[in-house]
Amino acid sequence: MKITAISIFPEYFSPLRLSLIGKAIESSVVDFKAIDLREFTHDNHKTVDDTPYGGGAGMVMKPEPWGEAIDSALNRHDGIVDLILLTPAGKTFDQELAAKLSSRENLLFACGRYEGIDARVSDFYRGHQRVRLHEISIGNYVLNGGEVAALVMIEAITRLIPGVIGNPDSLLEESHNEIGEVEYPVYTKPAEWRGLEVPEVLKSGNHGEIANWRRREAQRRSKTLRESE
Ligand code: JCZ
Repeated sequence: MKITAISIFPEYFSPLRLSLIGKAIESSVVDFKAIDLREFTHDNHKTVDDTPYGGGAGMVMKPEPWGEAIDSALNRHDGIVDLILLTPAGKTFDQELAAKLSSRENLLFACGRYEGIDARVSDFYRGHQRVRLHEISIGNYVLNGGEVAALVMIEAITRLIPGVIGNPDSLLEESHNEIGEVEYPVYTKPAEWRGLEVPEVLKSGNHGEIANWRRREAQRRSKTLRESE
């Protein structure tokens, strides 16, 4: 999978070189590049923002650097590209979209700042031959820019790629829910910690009883969670 992220803070993506995704990058399963939007400006100040038409607070990102940066990124990729534009007004990212995007060859993240990117940029690429446009939010809260949202998406997506270390053989396991995580409480050594004991059944070696206990606990948890909503 080839991933490009465009941002005025490309250093935000440095942590991707660490840990699991870093290993995927090292082993060429994932090819990641962060591009500095300011490289696509032509004035001495490297201006990427301007005042909003119609007035109002804050600044809006100018369309020209975005157009040139996205065109340049498209040249780094072959074929169809999933262009992901982060915005608090987008469709909410979930495990289903993570799974869908994990099987795509080319992901391009456009990470805005300020009050967002001139709306003509999304309008332009929505109609582009090689682009599938996704306007995405990671949740109902407001961030200062798209970078952190892109990091969240990249982690959720790349961990689903076969061959990425730490990736889910476990997705096939019946003890996992639809988001691929266990829903029952988990324990490890020591058997007693600060006076708290690991449930006896988990130490019994009785796999039938263990499976039943985990199912009951998972149900109890989802019921408790529903009642707290
Ligand atoms: C650009 N502010 C892009 C996304 N889920 C979520 N919350 N906030 C964002 C977001 C905020 C932004 C920009 C400027 C995304």
